[in-house]
Amino acid sequence: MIETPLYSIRMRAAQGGPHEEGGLHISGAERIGLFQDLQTIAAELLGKSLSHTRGEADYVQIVVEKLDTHTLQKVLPLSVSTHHVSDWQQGREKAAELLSVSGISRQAIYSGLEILKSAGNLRGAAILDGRTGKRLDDRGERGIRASRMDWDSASFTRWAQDHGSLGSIRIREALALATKVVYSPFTMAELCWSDDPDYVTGYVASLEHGYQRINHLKEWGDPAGGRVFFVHPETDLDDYIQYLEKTPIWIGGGLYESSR
Ligand code: WAQ
Ligand code: MG
Repeated sequence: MIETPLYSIRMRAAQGGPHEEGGLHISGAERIGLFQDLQTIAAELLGKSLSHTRGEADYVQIVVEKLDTHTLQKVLPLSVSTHHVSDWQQGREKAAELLSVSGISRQAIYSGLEILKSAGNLRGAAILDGRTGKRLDDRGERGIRASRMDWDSASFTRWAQDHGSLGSIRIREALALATKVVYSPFTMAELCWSDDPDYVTGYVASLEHGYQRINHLKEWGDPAGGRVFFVHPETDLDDYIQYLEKTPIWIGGGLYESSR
């Protein structure tokens, strides 16, 4: 158990007003930090929101909340592998293959790909039944935002030293998110590619096979992207959403250093 107070810091930014009033989603982020790091983290998130390739934000919200550290879970990051393909069509075939290895049905893979292809303004994830492909949440473009997960910074520094070119902020955030998502027993796998027009690498993640990057999952310049969480047919949706939004997950948390 951790006695030091920890805080969740979340940011969301939009253009043309807040998301709930029809604004275009520009960027979002979720972090966890110590009291003394809050100002630095808030400044980092503000910086991210104000210089973004999806456009200029005119609405930025930053929320800080003290966490109940009694429920904090420390976990190791997923292992990372990278698949190289020559274009986005091959990339999506690769993604379909990796998802089917995790037991996702053809129908559900098709539904997931269709959602991401046409997601121009999705700011969270769509939850899909991994067997039928039916969308289970009713959040529309808002989706479900996994929150309250982050690396402990010393663990990330070590991890980045061990993983060469993978030590970017983007990968830091994506790996923390995927690790939280696949640690739920309800998750079968996650599919993601960015909604940033200048970032075409995405991934398929699962507990068994880890964080499997695919270097080309969409066309350069395409602003469509998002996340799909494929779940077991018997998932308790309320429990699952509660875990994704509320349970604090501390990646590394001192475990990474000793596992090397
Ligand atoms: N919870 C649920 N969905 C989210 C969250 C979240 N916390 N954050 C982002 N999303 C969804 C939302 O629909 C975004 O529009 C979409 O994902 C893309 O977010 O090289 O940069 O932050 O290994 O643009 C993955 C590959 C990069 C990194 C993903 O996503 C690598 C990326 P972005
Ligand atoms: Mg984005």
